[in-house]
Amino acid sequence: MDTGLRLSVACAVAREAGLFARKAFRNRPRTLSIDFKGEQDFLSATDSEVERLIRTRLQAAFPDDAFFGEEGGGELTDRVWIVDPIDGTANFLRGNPEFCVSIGFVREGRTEVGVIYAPMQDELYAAARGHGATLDGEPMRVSGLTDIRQSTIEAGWSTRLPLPRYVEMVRRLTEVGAGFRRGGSGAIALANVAAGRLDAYCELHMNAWDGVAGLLLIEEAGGYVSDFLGGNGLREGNPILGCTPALTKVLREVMGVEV
Ligand code: LIP
Repeated sequence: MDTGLRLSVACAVAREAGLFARKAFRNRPRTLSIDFKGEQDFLSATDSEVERLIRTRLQAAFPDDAFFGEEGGGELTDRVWIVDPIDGTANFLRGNPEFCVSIGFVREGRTEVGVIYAPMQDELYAAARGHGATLDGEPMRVSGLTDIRQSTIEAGWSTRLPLPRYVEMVRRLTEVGAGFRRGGSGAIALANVAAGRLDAYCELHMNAWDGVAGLLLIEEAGGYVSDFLGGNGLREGNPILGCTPALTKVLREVMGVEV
């Protein structure tokens, strides 16, 4: 299987793209405009340039694979690269260094390769199905925590769903004694679950480009992952849960949706 080649190319491309994004981040406009119009335009331009770099590199290496990016779209075939060039866009916009490049390869509805590179932290998370997950080349494992009252959980949110649904999920999390955070980059949070730095990531809706790489990291690090690509998940996204196994039952009840 050519998974090993895809993994090594994806790692190299993620790092190159991340360093490009880091350079842009360090040279971003510092206008304190109230509406962040200037920063938003700069972010959009950077997002597109990073995605173009990734698309060019992957299509040169694997011309028979399809490519689908958050910015430019693409085609969703049974062998496709799913890419978020900059996850954590709100952070990037405000000068918060918590953002990353997320690259996944999905074959016949299953993620086979997942790579996330956080350039400001210079951390490369990588996994190939059946071959484990690594952080900068060292094996990763989920936390193994068993008591929800000692947990730290990232509850992702975006304006794709009504705010009250998010508030209710957070209320339920606090009701069972969990600590929660929202860092603004779902992909980095998923990677941190795989690294054992967080105990779970949950969100009522996430897009495929944000989640496929990070979920494979968690699965290969021994965690529970929801059937994120079930139904029409690749095209429409889905609710998402990735966690250390002992917290699965309570978190599925907290989320109140099929995960
Ligand atoms: C991010 C997603 C996630 C959400 C984050 C953020 P983006 O996407 O990874 O679904 O919880 O707040 O929206 O827009 O930064 O690439």
